[in-house]
Amino acid sequence: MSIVCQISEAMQKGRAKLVKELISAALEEGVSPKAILEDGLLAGMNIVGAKFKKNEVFVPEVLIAARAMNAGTAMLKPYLTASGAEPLGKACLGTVKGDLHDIGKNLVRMMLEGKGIEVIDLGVDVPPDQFVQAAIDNDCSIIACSALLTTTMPVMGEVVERAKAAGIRDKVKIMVGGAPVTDQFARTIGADAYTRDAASAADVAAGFLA
Ligand code: B1M
Repeated sequence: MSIVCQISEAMQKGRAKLVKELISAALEEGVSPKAILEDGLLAGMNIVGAKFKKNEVFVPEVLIAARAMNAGTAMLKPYLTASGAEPLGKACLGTVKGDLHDIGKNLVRMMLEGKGIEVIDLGVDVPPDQFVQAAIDNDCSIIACSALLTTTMPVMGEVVERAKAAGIRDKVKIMVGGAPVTDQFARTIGADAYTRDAASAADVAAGFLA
């Protein structure tokens, strides 16, 4: 079995220490960090998601897989983010209220930072007012919201409305993303941009700040 498949399997089993050891070995072998992320970690998490949907695995197993995934992506951070980028501006980022999924958000953070964008990471379960207040307090030009649940997507619309009510809508770009989010949804709620993955989010954010 290839080392990338071994990483995927170890991640699915939630074996964080083994994931880190295998990633070190893969990097030493010259496997690209992008392949480790996409064909190892992300592919493995898709399998976990499919099994979760079919009730073949349950929340505790998914949680330990997610921990192993976050441990793996943290190891890849120095390789995936460009070094020495000039500071471009600030973004506040979070997973919206009611939603505890943070792996995609953490990837978005990594990619934004790689573009030289300072990220105020608000974490998970972030209420709309907190996004807006953080943007005001930190003079952010971008509010970036992640949602993984269809039930929490509407919170993104509330963020847009609160930004309008606080009088900052013309000063901040509001970006949305996450598996259930679509371009059409983003337009419906009046967000400035939807992107389907973390790398595209970073490209679009850098474009807004250029
Ligand atoms: Co959850 N979960 N989960 N879960 N979970 C999903 C999302 C689900 C699709 C699983 C399924 O049924 N197949 C389903 C949602 C169904 C729906 O609403 N449509 C689901 C459910 C139902 C639940 C619970 C309700 C389960 C329960 O308790 N009965 C519960 C909800 C808890 C809550 O949030 N309140 C729950 C809990 C959990 C865990 C805590 C166990 C764990 C999260 C741990 C963590 O994040 N630390 C978890 C996980 C891991 C998943 C799956 C398996 C994987 C999600 C993930 O991290 N993917 C997921 C199934 C799946 O997606 N296949 C599932 C990898 C990650 C890199 O992808 O976050 O999509 P993603 O990010 C992508 C893009 O979406 C994009 O960039 C990334 C790629 O580069 N992106 C952005 C993300 N944010 C962006 C923002 C941007 C731009 C792009 O701009 C700002």
